[in-house]
This record gives sequence, structure tokens and C-alpha cells, in this order.
Amino acid sequence: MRMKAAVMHTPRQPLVIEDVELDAPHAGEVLVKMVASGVCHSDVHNYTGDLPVPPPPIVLGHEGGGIVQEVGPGVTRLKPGDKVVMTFLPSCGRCRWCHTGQPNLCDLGAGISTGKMLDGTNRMRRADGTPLNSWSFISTYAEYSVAPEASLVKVPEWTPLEKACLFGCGFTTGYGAVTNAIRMKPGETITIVGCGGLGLAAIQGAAASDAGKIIAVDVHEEKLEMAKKMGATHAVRNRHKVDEAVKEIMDITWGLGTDYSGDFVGFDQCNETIDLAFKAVRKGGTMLLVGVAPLMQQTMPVNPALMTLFQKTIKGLLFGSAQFQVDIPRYIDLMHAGKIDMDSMVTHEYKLTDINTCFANLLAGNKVARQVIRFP
Ligand code: CXF
Ligand code: ZN
Repeated sequence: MRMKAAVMHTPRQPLVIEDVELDAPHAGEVLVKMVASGVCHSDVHNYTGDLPVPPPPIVLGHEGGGIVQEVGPGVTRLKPGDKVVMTFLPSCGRCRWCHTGQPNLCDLGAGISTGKMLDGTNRMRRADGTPLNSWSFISTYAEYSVAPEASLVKVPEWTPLEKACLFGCGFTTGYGAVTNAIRMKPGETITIVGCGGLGLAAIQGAAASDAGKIIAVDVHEEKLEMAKKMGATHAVRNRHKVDEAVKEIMDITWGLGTDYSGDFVGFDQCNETIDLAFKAVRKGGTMLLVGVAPLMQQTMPVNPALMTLFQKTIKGLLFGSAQFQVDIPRYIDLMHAGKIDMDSMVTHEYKLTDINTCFANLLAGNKVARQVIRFP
């Protein structure tokens, strides 16, 4: 079938909305009509070349929601008409990791960097026949997506996908980091470095866990305002002077530091944000690495002696350690009950033709929590 998709041809050049040929679903795959797609910062990292895999030409977009149109051979969990949230990682349900309650570590996930589908082939082509890479097997910046059944979570038919699409990556990554991976006790404290889509979701997770102090840190005042709206009890401006920000955190915590901290930024700024998060966490505390550092970076600014002497733990987390087939329907119920605030998370809605504006807004850094593309 033919559809419109946003194609990235060259890093840093505007994405082009063009006609793309989409093949029918292969075995284990599903054709989904897109309803909504979140615009996650990782797509911008691919666009700028900071995340150089998969290479262009590619259709980006890796958190979405839509309606099943057709299922390929062997698909058993889904049927036409089902509503689905599309996740940036698949889970096969059969590997060692899926069997031990860690579907976020499923062996299939390694394939997202290839740009191919799980069987090693492409599903999309330009009108001239050039194959197009996919992103995270789901390529949501298009009117339709052929996606693995393993990347789809069935959700109730009343689910507002223009909010729930964020459960496919960013929201689950941030909220899950706090509610799954560390399970804060009431009154415990946390420093959240970076108040984008991940950090704001983590703040909601900390507020839901009855955290005592939730200290939000960001370079942008606008982001700190959003953080307070989500439940941050304190806001600290990072003026690129780590020691000044850390002093403020120490003043707020009577010189202790917080029980937990996390870097929710990653990538190019991670040396500063990791340094800050490591210094902000108290003796015996745990620091989370949630934002992803540049893939080839081999070191991070952590004093190993202080890690030992202060007995600090550093914990890496992928997709919020979520069991997403269970957690996403749970988040939908929490959203329905007003206990997760997705209205404030989605600050802007756009059409697919506005995708370059969305990327520009994310690059500006101060303008948005999460943007969502809605399909007619
Ligand atoms: C990211 C997560 C890890 C590697 C790069 C892409 N995906 C979602 O944001
Ligand atoms: Zn993402």
C-alpha cells in the first residue's frame, strides 16, 4: 500500500513528507493505522547524527498508538480493530529475559539498531524503490506502520491514544525508573536531573511514591515550572556550575544529599548531568542512569574512590525496568483515574507535516514537555 511518511534522508536536513510503499505484514507482524505518535528526543539524536544508528534513509518515530488493520500469519494476540500502544522495544515472551520478568532486556531488542525488521528485511520503500530503514521496528512518523506483534500492547478501546502513545517510550522510562526500579518509600528523597519527557514522568512517579523531597534540576526555568506542576517540591537551576547546584541540593537536604538521584538527560550533556547526579546522592544512596550517554563514550565523571568511601550505587536502567505488557494497561487505568497526569505531559499536538517544527522545538530545549503527532 501507499502512504505518507516523514523520511529522513540526511542528518540535520529537514525530514521530507513523501509517498512511501509499505509491504503487507510478514509472519508475526501487524498492520497498524497510526492514531498518534510521541516525539521522543532520541529521534532528534538520530537526526543530528549523535545516535548514528540506524542510518538514513529512515522513517523515525518510536512511541505510538493506533488501530490494528490486518494481522500477518501466526499472530495470535491481536485482531483487526484492536487498539494498541506501540513500544520502542519488543518482547518475545520466550527468551531468558522475558521468562525472568525482564522483557525490557528481551534479546529481540538488540535488533532496533539495524533498521531492519525482525526477519532482517525492510518493509518500506521510496516511490523509486529505495529501501527505507525502520526505527525500533515501528517507525511511527507515518500514516501506517507494519510492526511486530511483540512490540504492541493491546489496550482498552476507550484509551485516548494521543496521551497513551507516550507509554511506548518516554513516560514508561521515567515513571518506571522510580516506581519499578527503586520503589521509593514514603518520605525518601530524590534529585531528578533533567526535566524533559523522562524527568517529568519520573517526578510523577516520585510524587506517586509519596517522596518527601523531589528536587528537580534543569537548565531552563520553563522546565522547572513544568516540574513543579508535576509534583517537584524543590527546583534548582543548573547554570552549568555543578558545585553551585549541588550546594543548593545540600542546603535543601540538611547537608545529606538525597537518597536517590538520576540523570534523565544523557547524550551530549551527560558529563555534567552525571557529575551533578553523583554528587547530589547521599552516602549509601543510589544514582540512576536513565538518559543514554553517547554510544561510544567509554568513561564517565565519577570519582571511584568516593563511590567506595561513600558506598554509592550507580544503576543503569532501560525502559524503566518495565514489564510493559502489564505496566502500560496499568498506567492507562492510573491515567483514567486521574493519578497520572498526561494532560500536562503533552504540551503540544501537531500534524505529521509539522515534524520539523517538533524537532526544532526539542533542539531549543526549553519549549516542550512532550509533543504528540496526531493522524487524521
Ligand atoms: C533510545 C534508547 C536507547 C538507545 C537509543 C534509543 N530509545 C528510545 O528513546
Ligand atoms: Zn524514546
